Amino acid sequence: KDLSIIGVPMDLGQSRRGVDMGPSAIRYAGVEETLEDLKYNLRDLGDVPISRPDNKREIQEGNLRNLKQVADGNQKLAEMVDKEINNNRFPLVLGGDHSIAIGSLAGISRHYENLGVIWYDAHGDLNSGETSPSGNIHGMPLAVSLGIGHEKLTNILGYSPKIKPENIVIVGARSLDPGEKELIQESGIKVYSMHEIDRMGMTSVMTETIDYLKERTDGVHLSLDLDGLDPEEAPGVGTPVIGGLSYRESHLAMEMLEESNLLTSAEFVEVNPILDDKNKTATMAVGLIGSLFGEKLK
Ligand code: DIR
Ligand code: MN
Ligand code: MN
Ligand code: MN
Repeated sequence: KDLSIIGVPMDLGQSRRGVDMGPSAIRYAGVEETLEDLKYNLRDLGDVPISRPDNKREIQEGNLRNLKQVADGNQKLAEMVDKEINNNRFPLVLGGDHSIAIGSLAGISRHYENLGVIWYDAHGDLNSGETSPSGNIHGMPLAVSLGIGHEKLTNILGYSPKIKPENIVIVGARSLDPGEKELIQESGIKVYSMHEIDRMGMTSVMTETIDYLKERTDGVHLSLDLDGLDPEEAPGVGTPVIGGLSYRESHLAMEMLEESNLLTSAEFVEVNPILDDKNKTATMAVGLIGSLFGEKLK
């Protein structure tokens, strides 16, 4: 398979500095070596240029912090992702905060009638300016992709919505805002919260997820927020939530996804090396990427 790495040094979608260094931290942890050992034809396209904020503290129009810069960065990312898919290359996007899923999904979904999404995250990222408690756009990308939110974000590449609610599966949720819970209920998004994962086990959760998406979608994008994992295992994230997914559960999930052969694209986001413990979280990301691409015996 032909693979393209795209770094997105975006930290304007949330309030803690440092996540812009995520792509470097993941590269430093050996992502290229890991994938080359697995015999992929790899190209690292470098980083999408991200502009600096005018005033970091200021919440801009409609409770959307750094709206313009986040929209511009995602526009560029969307164009790059689109181009890689046109060239039959699998885009592997490295964040950066989770707002970059807006651009990834914009670039991918125009190539699929029914793109599926697995949202591996402690959070739902289903807020809009109206429901967000923080004004941080990294808490909004899934809603934006459903067509909910500011037009500068929803209309990237000139179409909206990018995905349908019934094609989304959230895995690992344990911190949802009231507006997000409402949206989940009314839209029919499938959610495996920590409760279901504890009760059913990850094997059943992923078997159901894969069967469900295989039936109704023509491809699946994995959007993995490292805060989906437990903060003990992945401390280098801006919004840690206790009680998360383990190392073993996460590797199992990646291996089952690899076996399913459904994936069209993937992104690994929210690695913040400033908050990390000796690059542990980036190393975790590289390990998971290895499993996602078939590194079973290592
Ligand atoms: C919260 C936190 N729901 C918000 N979201 C995070 O600000 O909208 N998403 N951390 O990853
Ligand atoms: Mn997230
Ligand atoms: Mn589509
Ligand atoms: Mn999260």
